[in-house]
Amino acid sequence: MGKSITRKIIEKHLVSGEMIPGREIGLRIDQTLTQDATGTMAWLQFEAIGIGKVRTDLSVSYVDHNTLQMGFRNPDDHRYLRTVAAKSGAVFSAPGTGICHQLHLENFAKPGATLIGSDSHTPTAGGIGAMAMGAGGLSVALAMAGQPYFIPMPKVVKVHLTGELTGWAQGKDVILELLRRLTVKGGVGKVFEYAGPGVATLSVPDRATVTNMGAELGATTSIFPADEKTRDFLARMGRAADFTELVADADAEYDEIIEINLSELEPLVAQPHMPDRVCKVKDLAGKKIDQVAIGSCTNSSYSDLKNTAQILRGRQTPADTDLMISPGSKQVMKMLAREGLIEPLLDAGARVLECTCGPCIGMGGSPTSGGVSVRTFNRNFEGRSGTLDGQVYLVSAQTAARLALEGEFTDPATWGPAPERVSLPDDVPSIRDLFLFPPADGSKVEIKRGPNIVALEDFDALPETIEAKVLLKVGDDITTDHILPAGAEITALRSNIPAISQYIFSRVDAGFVARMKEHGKGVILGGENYGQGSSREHAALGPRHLGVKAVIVKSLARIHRANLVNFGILPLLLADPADYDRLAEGADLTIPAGAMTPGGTIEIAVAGGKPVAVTNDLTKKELEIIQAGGLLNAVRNES
Ligand code: MIC
Ligand code: SF4
Repeated sequence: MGKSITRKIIEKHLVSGEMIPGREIGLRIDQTLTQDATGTMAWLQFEAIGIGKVRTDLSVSYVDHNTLQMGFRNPDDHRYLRTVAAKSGAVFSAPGTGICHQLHLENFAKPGATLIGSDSHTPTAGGIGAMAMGAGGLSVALAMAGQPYFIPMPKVVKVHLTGELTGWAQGKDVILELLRRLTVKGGVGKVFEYAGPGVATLSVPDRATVTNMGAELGATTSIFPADEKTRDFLARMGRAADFTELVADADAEYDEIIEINLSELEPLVAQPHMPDRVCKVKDLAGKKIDQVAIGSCTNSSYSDLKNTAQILRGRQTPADTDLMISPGSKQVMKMLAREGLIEPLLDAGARVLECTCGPCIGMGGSPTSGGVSVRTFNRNFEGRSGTLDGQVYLVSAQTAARLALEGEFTDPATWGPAPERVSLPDDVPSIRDLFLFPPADGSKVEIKRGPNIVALEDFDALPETIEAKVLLKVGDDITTDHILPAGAEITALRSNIPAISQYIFSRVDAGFVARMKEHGKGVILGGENYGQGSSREHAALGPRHLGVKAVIVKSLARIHRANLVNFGILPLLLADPADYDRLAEGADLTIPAGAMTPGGTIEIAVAGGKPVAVTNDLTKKELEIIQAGGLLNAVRNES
């Protein structure tokens, strides 16, 4: 039987395990990326491992999430990242150069290479055939130290594309359609591999939009073949030498097949507050729009913004509809400027923002109270925009630009002809000189730390028995934005776990931190897909700092599950999901942690009630990590 692209790449990078879905495999990692919000922790952890220089082919440290530099904390963090990169042999991308995923796609990602990043949208690089995965900062730190990355062998889903996008439909509508069909839990444990005659009709930016937002399916990653379109893209980026053809064998075997006819797609929109609440744009006709934001790692490419400029040219947005545009990189910005495409944006009334994540992570640009905000981003979780009752809708850049002019949702059938599909110019301007490449000898570089950078604390080993109360009960699809909110104020504390811990679950239950302090330890009870969304390990580190010993849930999202293991919090699965209803906040539990075995079941005693059976899907190694009190302890114990 022939092989899928995914299996080909995994086979080449396999250092341990068998390629049987669900079994743990260890992968050699060629490249890593970090960004500032998760990167300070990742780099502190890399320093704690103590090997000096990165051992990957390439590691890049980007600063793109929080570039506001309000007060000393944030600029101090940036300086730390710049100096630690120079000392450790990593490339540094300064604030404002661009969004990590857009920059990595344009400048560094390679077909066939493995990449892990401390950001859940790292799969963007799958648009050119890289096997790129989001991971917790500690996993990235270990990969930088030359250690393998361990994941359960994913199932491979073939997304068979036929037909061709027409009219206003875009790459974004392909992934919105998949989210509509499969939901935010539909991709857990799977790689989505795109194939079929429709692939050749999609541009690299469209492909990257699809793989980027595959993260919202909960997928391990998503990947496109590296074909003629990829060759052309890399050549225009001045990277012809980085191209290798990568296609699945004609008789490749897949675990599942999904069919999408691109010709049938029309503009879609994800409604508040989940990326899978997808309907047709026309179904919302008549709804007033207060704000439109175009950008983020999903839709900030040259083609997205050139189309935006073409749509806006010679027209203005209504006075009560604000428009913000954040280009994905300085390269995109330079191309727009050179072709006179900034002027139509400005004349239309748009605010052109810095080349960063910006409003996507709540760094300004929050909607008005209850305001309707149409965004080209990938996540519309409640409160993520910075306005708790903001109503965020997710669409393609072309749909967003058109709706910005309308000031309300309208039927795309009334929009007239769609702008032409854009290809990159022949002479794409390089921004390579803007990256800081490390000196050959970093030994003289002094690492500069500000007072906001607090050293990592030591965690105790897992006790034999845990006696603790359920101090919070939450429902299904809890995101890491619920656990640890984003936004300027809180993100500035990413290097300071004691300080940031004070915000754990603050938007869900303002009394949670006080209860944790009162009891000193506790357990969280959750539903399905607990911890979906971002890779921020602070959503595990913060609870661990406060004394959370275990989470008991119906099911877990992949990256958060790994972060819980990395920081020694027990991820327990209810053997009978119906027990969720029987357990209440405040219940007194006795967990016989010492009796746990990989995949085994234990009984938790509940004071005054019937015991509850919990199981786990931990490997032997993962259980040992938790028993050691986390991965750093486990690594130290080994050496
Ligand atoms: C996000 O989109 O939620 C983020 C902010 O990029 C996160 C990383 C973080 O929290 O720093 C992600 O996607 O992993
Ligand atoms: Fe940045 Fe938003 Fe992309 Fe996360 S999803 S990397 S915050 S642009």
